[in-house]
Amino acid sequence: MTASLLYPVNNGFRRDIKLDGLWKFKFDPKSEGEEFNWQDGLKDTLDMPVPSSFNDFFTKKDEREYTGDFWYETDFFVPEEWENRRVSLRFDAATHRATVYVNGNKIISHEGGFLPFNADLKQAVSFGKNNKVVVKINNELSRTTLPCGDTVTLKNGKKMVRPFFDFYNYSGLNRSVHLIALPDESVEDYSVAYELDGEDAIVRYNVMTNGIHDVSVALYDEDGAKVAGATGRAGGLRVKKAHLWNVLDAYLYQLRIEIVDNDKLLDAYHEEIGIRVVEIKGTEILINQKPVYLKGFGRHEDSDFAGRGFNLNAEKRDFELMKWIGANSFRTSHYPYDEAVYRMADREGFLIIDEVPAVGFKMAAASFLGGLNQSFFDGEWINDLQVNHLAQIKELIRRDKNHASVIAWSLMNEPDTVTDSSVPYFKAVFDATVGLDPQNRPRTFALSEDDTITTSKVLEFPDLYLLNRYPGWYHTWGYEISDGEQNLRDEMDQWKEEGINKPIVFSEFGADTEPGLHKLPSIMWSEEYQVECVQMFNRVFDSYEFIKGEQIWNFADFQTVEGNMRVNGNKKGVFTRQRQPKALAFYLKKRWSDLPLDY
Ligand code: GCB
Repeated sequence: MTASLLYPVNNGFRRDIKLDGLWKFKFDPKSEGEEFNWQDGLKDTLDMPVPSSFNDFFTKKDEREYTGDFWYETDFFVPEEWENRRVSLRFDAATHRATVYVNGNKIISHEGGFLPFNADLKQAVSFGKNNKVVVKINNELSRTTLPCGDTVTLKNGKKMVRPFFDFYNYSGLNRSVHLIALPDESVEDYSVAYELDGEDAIVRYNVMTNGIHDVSVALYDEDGAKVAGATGRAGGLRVKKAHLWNVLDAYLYQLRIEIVDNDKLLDAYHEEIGIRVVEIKGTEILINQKPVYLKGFGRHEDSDFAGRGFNLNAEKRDFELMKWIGANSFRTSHYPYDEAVYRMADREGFLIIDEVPAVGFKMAAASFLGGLNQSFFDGEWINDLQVNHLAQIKELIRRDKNHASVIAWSLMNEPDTVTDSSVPYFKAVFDATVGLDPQNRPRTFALSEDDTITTSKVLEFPDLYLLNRYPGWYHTWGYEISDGEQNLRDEMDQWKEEGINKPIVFSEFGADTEPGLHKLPSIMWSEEYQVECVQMFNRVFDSYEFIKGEQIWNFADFQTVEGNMRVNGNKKGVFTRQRQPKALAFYLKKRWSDLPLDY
């Protein structure tokens, strides 16, 4: 059974004990673990840090590239005084699918490597004793998984993934694991939505609990003063002269939710929320009714040693660099990030386009790594894929719906949109996700270069257009870049002539660049060429008023599968993988610091 997915906290009613540290680890290449009762305990193990991806620790290629089942184990103590509590284990992310055993009993399975799940432990644990958790994880890819790919078996019997995407298939317990204790009757979930009324704001709230007792809700300002309160599971809080959450100027109220039995408190959950409204009107993106121009990045969770293992230190550095360079936004390309990232963005006033791991929905994405040419949405895998896709959109919105920083949902990256069979798929996904978000944020997806105003069949669906474009790099490159600029202008002219009435944000553009490579005049891969390429895009952006944002690809260099298109990963970073600036960073800092918010 899935328990509450509220972000874990410690307070007078709730306990959150992180089980991070060294766990036991073992590969299971023959998938024989269950048969030999590995769920009861692992033998002949290695040590593995949690959270981390296992891949880059190893010195043997068979281990780094390992594809298949692998297992983790650790012990945890459950205090005796928790006997009447709701005890659960929360995995912030297990990439890509996991089955969890506690004291030998299977307690939960979960599909999807970037979203949390929480297993109720009540029946499975011994109180006042040590307990054992064993987790079987699998990192294979298929055409029904998010992200998509193939898993092949080499002639030597080893399995290998062929991702239909351009980031390394880092695997493992990539985020923290929590042992949680909640009161018997507790808050399960809540949502907030906002309306502005002159100088006031109304916070519409909804609280879900697992019991019958009354709920009370109150809002406190940053000085700790109570500004509004109400009782009942649903209602509205009027905040007089509301202090709004604004771009790079965050203001957070504290929402305090309590369950009360007459005078007795049964549970309390406090979280910071930012009051702001997001709208798309014509070609404008409005935050609190004011236009905003997005400046920022597509990013990855990717760093040395731990791969996609959440790294708070790298994240801190990334936020400092994003502030330094004058960015105000990013897309969580190409999967939901650790929840700590959204909390940091909430506090800093960054805007997030929140993406599900729906990447690789296109056979041409496979051709990037070796070539297939057919329509993706005709495949016999489509029904199963859609079930997984919708489940993950729901899980994402459930997890991130209350973050002020999240301003839009990206439901896919570069899917096939030019074939007739894409239309029913898009319709089904957009229909099934209407109203899931209490704040009704815009829904969108990133369009590849194949998808233009003349070729794409699904342009009615997104509320704003995200365009990924690579003139200057994947075509019309080098000395031909002037043709690239002209072609991009021709494309934008077409949108204009068709009377575009939604904003366009460039969600990807850029050039691979080897840090330290200089050449005058420029040559591709040099730091000079990266600057010239981005300057070319900027000239185009500055010529069309319906372009409402630029999120360059990528914030930092990142690891990909090896191949003849990549030199130790994707080098389109404005910063190196070690988060040091390339020449482009100084150019962008100047441009972005000079651009007004409502550019
Ligand atoms: C894209 C993809 C992104 C790649 C990028 C590139 O269109 O969305 O995942 O990394 O191009 O650099 O090729």
